[in-house]
Amino acid sequence: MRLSRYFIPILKENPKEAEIVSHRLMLRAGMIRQQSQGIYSWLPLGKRVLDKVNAIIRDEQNRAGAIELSMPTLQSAELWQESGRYDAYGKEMLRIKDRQDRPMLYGPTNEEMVTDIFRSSVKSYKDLPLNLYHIQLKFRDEIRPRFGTMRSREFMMKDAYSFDLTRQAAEHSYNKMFAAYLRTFDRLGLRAIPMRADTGPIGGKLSHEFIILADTGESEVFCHKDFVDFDIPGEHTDFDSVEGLQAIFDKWTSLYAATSEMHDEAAFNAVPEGDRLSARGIEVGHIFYFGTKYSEPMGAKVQGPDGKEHFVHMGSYGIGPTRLVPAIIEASHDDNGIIWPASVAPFDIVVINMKAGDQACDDTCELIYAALSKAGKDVLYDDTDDRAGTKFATADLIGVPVQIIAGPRAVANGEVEVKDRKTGARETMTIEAAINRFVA
Ligand code: 5CA
Repeated sequence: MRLSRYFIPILKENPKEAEIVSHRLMLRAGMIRQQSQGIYSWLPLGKRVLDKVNAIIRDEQNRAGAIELSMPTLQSAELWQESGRYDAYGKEMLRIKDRQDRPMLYGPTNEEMVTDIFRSSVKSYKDLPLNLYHIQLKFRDEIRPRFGTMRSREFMMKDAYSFDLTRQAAEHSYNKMFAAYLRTFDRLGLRAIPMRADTGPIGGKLSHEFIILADTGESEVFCHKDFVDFDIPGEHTDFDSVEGLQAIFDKWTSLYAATSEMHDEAAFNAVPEGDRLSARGIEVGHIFYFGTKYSEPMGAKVQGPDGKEHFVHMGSYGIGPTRLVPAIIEASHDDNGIIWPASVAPFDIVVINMKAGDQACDDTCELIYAALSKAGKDVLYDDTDDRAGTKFATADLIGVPVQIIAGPRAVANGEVEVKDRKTGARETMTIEAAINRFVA
């Protein structure tokens, strides 16, 4: 991508409305724009990051056996009347009428709709287990939308829903998502700790929030500090192994970890003082097992091996991609801007032409840009005629992990500089060596 033909509306000044660093940097780097309170456009740079986050989420959901579909944002009130949540959900739900005066709503979550899909076609235990997910916009009319897309009214959610014949089988489905979440957040460059959590309007008794420790987090959390160094389940984790996944769950719940709603002061005080971590955190995922809370009122049942009908046991599993992007920034930035983990960076490499219009610089940059693009890298080529200082500031601000800098003096020697955004380390090398480093 040539920067001269791209769209990154950088802000020079610090936006006043932004209270936390991620919001400030997302606005300054031209990633998002607020359209009305708590409702955002994702501009091209932001959209690239969001897409990469979603690709990782999707990959890990698929690995764990969940199946993607797409459900609409608008839902009929009738479905929610069946479950009893239409009245219970309160003012957070945006209620709309269509031209026939039929009550509709902008979905804040999809338990009812997915249960409806399930009951209309699944009749036998032989079709279980089943886990269906989508990545879709949601709307919750939050009292206090704030911190940009961290807590917005319209936001994206990956929501998965599992269906099983028995509680025991449902626990295995829960464990699959539990392990998938550990892997997902790790691939996003984050350390998320599962903590016992309140279930709120979703319901049920078994629930974990996945929390990233950050001073700007909205939740108050308490946990054993060893969680910070626990091993993440590997790529070859067998998601069909009941014992294997139970062992992962047991290990990751063996020490104290709870959100403030579930906090037990006495149990926390039993943790040796030096091991206690009392901190603030960002909830990036939340998983629930709620048994037959929706399947009973909505009549979602299957025939069991005993020939009888059974209400299915369900769970739901949410991740907030539009919250994850600022959460990643909270965890990874410096005074100059964002530092993207390679896995979600909007571009892999930025090529900075320090003197656009200079034949040798132009030729060198074109050569590098073509070679790296051909090798499948996402390359941003800063071919604008901005001052070198502006280009460096932009590259640092938008956080691309690697900068290849071509200035007239180095280029005259057949060389460029390669800068690591994270460490700031700079290396001078031949043009060929710079290309080979990223192509090999
Ligand atoms: N149906 C369940 C699980 S699929 C559910 O709705 N869970 S939730 O309410 O906990 O939301 C799931 C995830 O969505 C949260 O962990 C959070 O990452 C994200 N999320 C929730 N509300 C917001 C919001 N207002 N802004 C941004 N992200 C949000």
